[in-house]
Amino acid sequence: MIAEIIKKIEEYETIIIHRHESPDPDALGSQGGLAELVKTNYPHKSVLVTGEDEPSLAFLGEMDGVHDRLYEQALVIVCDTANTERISDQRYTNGNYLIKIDHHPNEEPYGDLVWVDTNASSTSEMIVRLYEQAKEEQKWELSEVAAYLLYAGIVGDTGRFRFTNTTPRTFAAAATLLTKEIDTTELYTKMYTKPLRLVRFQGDVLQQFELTEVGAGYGYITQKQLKERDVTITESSAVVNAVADIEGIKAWVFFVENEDGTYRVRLRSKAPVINDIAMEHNGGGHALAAGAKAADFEETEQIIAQLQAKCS
Ligand SMILES: [Mn+2]
Repeated sequence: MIAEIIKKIEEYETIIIHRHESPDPDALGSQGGLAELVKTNYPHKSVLVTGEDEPSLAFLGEMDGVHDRLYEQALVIVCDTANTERISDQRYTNGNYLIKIDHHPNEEPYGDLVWVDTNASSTSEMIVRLYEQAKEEQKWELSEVAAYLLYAGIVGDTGRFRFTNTTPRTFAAAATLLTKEIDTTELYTKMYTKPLRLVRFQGDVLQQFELTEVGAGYGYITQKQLKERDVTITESSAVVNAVADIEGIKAWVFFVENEDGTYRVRLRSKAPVINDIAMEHNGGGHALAAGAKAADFEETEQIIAQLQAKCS
């Protein structure tokens, strides 16, 4: 499979690389990392990256403006994207040949060539594997920029090598990348930095967070708190994971107050299944991470009682 992909890369003079919408470090890292690899090893080829800009991750590279006519003779590669609907820049079908490279479940095997490995921590890890093979057979070289981007992708999808998707192959890939000079301190600062107003906001919310004796946690995020600290509802979601390491916590819920007095409900768990609670309250999701709605304060109290029962 990897050999086939390398062959296609060698065949085409124009290569356009896509990834998913609302990109994360793995989407941008695998996209940009692959682009840099091809540029380094085939300097005469025209290699372009496309998709919407993500200002908060601008340190992982800028997109190219790709003219429509460039697609006619192009090899198109889509990284880190399970479904065609989520591909950023829907012109991906306009190319001459299409390759999918991804580590999510292969729900939609689009493309002329599909390389999906759900055991890979990240698409960036897969690109490192592609590089390793091309290094053996085609004498590819790895630039510092490519190493930086791919490392960022692996770090992002493994939560700095903490998540269970981290395998010996992940560390082998990281080791390969670290043979290049990567300023990991600087990278982590850029990836995990947050504005002071958001930290203060988290402080406000955590002060009010409650944990019951059976390990059920609950907290409220009010409109007043959001406005006081100038925090958007999307930004506020970071606080939901901030309580995960509290000693004794089994499952928890945050209620985010909407302008109209209703609540968005965010449920998380370490073991008890909680998406059935979400389903009872106009929501759903995964067994250990779900979302719902509460019409008023009374309904939030019902949800806390249900969560309490789950943890008992
Ligand atoms: Mn990914």
